[in-house]
Amino acid sequence: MGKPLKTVVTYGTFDLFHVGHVRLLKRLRGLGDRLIVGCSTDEFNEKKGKRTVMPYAQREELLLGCRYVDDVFPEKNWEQKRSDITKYKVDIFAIGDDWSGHFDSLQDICEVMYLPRTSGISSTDVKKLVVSRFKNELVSIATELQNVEKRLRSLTEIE
Ligand code: C2G
Repeated sequence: MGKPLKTVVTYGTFDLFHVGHVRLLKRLRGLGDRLIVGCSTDEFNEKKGKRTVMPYAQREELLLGCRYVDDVFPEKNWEQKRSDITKYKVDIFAIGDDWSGHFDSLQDICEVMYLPRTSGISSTDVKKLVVSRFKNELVSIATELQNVEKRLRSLTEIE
């Protein structure tokens, strides 16, 4: 009889899946034999005050496509962690250290760990980068349009 499988659980929105997410999931997977992820539903994100770009179905599919993730289930509220840990026989609850201390109350039923976040990237940063690139493009199109207008006006004045 081999040693029992060590199960790790984490929770999150995982919008605009990026390297900060993947690096965390890779480290979490390395803590045990199986990693399951509670992915915040669109309704729960509203309660969290998060407006996501990707709907739950896409965020779930991206997580399931990640080599470090063994399974994904919906995170619908703040209260379900304790019953999830029992239901999925979780050995370790782990999450980024932006949550440091928030989930210590789970220590009576599993190990609780907070891992360093990846600095310099977040779903908000990704959104800001896209918006600023798009704005620059809009500005150059507007400038080009003004030049065309000027040339047209000068042509009509000559006639
Ligand atoms: N993360 C990270 N580095 C980043 C961005 C995120 O390590 N640059 C980690 C977070 O610390 C978190 C996970 O990736 O552990 C998912 O991040 P979010 O989607 O922002 O998760 P959050 O909204 O904090 O949800 O009940 C717990 C909540 O659902 C956690």
